[in-house]
Amino acid sequence: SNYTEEPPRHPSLIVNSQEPFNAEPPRSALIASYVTPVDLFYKRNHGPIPVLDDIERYRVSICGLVEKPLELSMADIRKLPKHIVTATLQCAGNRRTAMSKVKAVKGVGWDVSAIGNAIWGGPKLADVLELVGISKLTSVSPLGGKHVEFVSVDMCKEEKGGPYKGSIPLIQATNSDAEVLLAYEMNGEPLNRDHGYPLRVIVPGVIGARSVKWLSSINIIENECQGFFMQRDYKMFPPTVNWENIDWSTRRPQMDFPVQSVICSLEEENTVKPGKIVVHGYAASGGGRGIERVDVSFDGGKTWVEAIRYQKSGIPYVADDISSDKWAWVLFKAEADVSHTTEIVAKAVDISANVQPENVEVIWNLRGILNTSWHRVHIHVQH
Ligand code: MTE
Ligand code: MO
Repeated sequence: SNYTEEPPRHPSLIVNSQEPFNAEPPRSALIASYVTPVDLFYKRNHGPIPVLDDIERYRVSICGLVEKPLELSMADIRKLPKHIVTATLQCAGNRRTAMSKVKAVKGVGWDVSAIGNAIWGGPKLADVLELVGISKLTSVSPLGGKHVEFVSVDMCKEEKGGPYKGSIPLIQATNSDAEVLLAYEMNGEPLNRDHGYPLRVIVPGVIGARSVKWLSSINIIENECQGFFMQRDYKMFPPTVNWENIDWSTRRPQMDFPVQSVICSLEEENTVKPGKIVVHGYAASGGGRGIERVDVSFDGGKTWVEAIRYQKSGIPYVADDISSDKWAWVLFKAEADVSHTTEIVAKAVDISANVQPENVEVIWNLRGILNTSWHRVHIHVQH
């Protein structure tokens, strides 16, 4: 493995590991703008950042169960209608560190910022697949049925030196409304190397792991991808499963992410003067289920107020009417007077009325994924 050609990075990123480079911004950066700036967007890698600067020779191949395989250059990709999607990307391991306090888990120790909201641009995968004769909205059951596999070029030790890969059901890939993109733009600029230059997949509403960066080939396959990150990682297990009794084959790869919310204007421990306290944070849900409501408690969860929530304010790159917000987070705000030491808590409700679980204990799992428990911060009032 070769880490001599890593790109420059923003100095305020909190680095969880250098090689591969895994880093998140301070939580306060996430609420500074509705759209997360590229340089402060979390970076999650499993190997060195590939060098793909010979753009003239770069090709994406579409093969597998297709009658006529096809190779597309970036010029071919850019000829297709460009679609813009505002989508929140969240690593399944976001908030893992808090889960590991219950009992040790395996994985990168993320705080609450392995998430970001960006404006992605590129052709819809459904349009690309039409080029190889796969029509939109093929009626295949999402349980079983064909998958569309995305293969990269980065070398991962988990794949024994092979490339990172993953897949999504063909029925989702061919559904124009699912807005799966082959993105070459992030926040109105060409993707940078950390985020998948020149081309990556964006699967809105799904854990970040399926949004494969540095795309090299798209394979239509009979069943889901057999790669490490689909079969032996990013699966949700019950709290009883440990490294001795784990049977990976009993669970399906995680796809949609559950409803989540986090307070970003305060750290885990805070010392304040008595008086008004304002909290800001983010809330998001997967599968295109928008946020219905965010509740905030200033007394450890005994009583709640509904937060004010807002979306879209200050998007510089696209007009409101062409950017849907069902895949994007909402930012929220709530305030109260605080006179004694307490816990401030946030929990969100999505449009399907899914609610975050109260405690992390009940969702503890050995890989430390999907920690969506109520987010609590401690306030010590100093008179
Ligand atoms: N794609 C490739 N080729 N290699 C990777 O290591 N990491 C995945 C996904 N796509 C990964 C990848 C994971 S786990 C996440 S959470 C997202 O990319 C992170 O995307 P970002 O670094 O652009 O934030
Ligand atoms: Mo991830």
